[in-house]
Amino acid sequence: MSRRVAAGMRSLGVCQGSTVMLLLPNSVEFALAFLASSRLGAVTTTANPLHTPPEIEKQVAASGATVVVTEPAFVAKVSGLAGVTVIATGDGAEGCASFADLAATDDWELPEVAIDVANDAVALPYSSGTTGLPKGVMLSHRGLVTSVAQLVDGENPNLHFREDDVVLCVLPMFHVYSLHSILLCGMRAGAAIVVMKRFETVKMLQLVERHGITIAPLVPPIVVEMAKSDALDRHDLSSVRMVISGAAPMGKELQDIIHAKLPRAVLGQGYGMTEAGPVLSMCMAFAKEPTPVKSGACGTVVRNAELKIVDPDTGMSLTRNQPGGICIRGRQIMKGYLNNPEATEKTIDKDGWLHTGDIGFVDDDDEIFIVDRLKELIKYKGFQVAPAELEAMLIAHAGIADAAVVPMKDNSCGEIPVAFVVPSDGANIAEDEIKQYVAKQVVFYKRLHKIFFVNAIPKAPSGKILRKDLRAKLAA
Ligand code: AYL
Repeated sequence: MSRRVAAGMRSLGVCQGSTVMLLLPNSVEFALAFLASSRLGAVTTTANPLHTPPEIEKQVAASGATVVVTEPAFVAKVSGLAGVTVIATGDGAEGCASFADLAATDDWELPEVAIDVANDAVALPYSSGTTGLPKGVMLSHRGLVTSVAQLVDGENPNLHFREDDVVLCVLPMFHVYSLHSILLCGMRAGAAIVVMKRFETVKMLQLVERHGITIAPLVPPIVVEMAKSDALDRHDLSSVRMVISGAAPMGKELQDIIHAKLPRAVLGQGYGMTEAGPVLSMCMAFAKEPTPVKSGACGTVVRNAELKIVDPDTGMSLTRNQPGGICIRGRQIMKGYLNNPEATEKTIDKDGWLHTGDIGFVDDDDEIFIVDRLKELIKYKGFQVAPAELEAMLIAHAGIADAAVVPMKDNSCGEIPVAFVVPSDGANIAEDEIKQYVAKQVVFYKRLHKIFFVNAIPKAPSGKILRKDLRAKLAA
């Protein structure tokens, strides 16, 4: 089917080097479109269909996408974009190419494309990395395939997916966690994948029961919802043998609660970062030949990769049990940021080490523990919020002279974005007005939850916002 979709896309002008945007909720079409454009040597950039039109337009322009695949409900968000062909799934989207027609195209003429696996990008997810605005992360064919192989291939795969497994796909495929660790790893292992469009606790539990789901890759906020839900006891979840959590920290207490509710399932974490290709480490209790792991650990470094912990000030390597900056090196890491060599150089050093901006340590059993985040990034339910994006928006408001956005701890979301704002001289601006002003421009998870009015934003002599001071203020 992906060959047919590829042939159809080709007839619409998609070719080697083209960029295709998938603006889709979880669906079979997402998987087919990704495989199809990869076959053609095109690059897939993914976006959340709930993004606002300006957010989508920015990514279309930055990525150079000429084709957008979406659902009828989201066509209006992209139909006005010049030079963009829109393909719609389902039926009845006027003025769009129909996905069903593409899937019915003859594939006999589909040419073999010569792909330079080490250099050609296959996926272009957006991430703000350690600083600044969201940037296109170039993952090459070799990089992404390497990362999948590091988890599910070999005699003793770290993430032992089997052909008879049924993998739950509730996490959004437009996020690299799901694209990589569910869709690609699941397909590589020949497992079945149950595609769920959006998360709802009871529906999810029903699906687990109905399809005998064996593997449940989740994020901590979903685990929190499960832990709170009394519906858990009303469903037979005994088929589940593996619960994977990733994309944000999961504390020991939460891990213990779920373990008590699903005693037959192995529970553990994966640690990833879009730029790292994406997986840095995976729980060894998920291996074919498992080893016991500690609660709160986020795995052991993936195979055929190097990981080190460095002193953030001196850059010197640290020994075990000493927290420092986590760095990773290997074929799986990104090639770099699209059209942004400066940001690439700041993230991957001349020796090939990718600096994650996470603070953690490796213990005596090779297990990795993340203890803090050095970078600006805010993680709301595992979704990225780039402070720089919101700060630019705030400063553009006439009533605001200066602003800084930082994470505030939150029990159900992990972190929520809040702002410190310096009103302009004489401006009389209210908290709600600022919240509304931002909410109108951004997807739900980037909304500001609280505004603190201050006289000045603390800054280093270089002009850099002293985010640590602001975070400390919140904690006090
Ligand atoms: P991005 N524990 C704590 N923090 C985490 C964890 C974890 N297990 N996983 C990710 N993070 C944070 O680019 C960390 O700060 O990728 C990291 O630098 O949206 C940042 O999130 C990266 O955010 C998997 C498992 C992919 C996880 C992923 C993560 C993708 C999130 C594949 O199998």
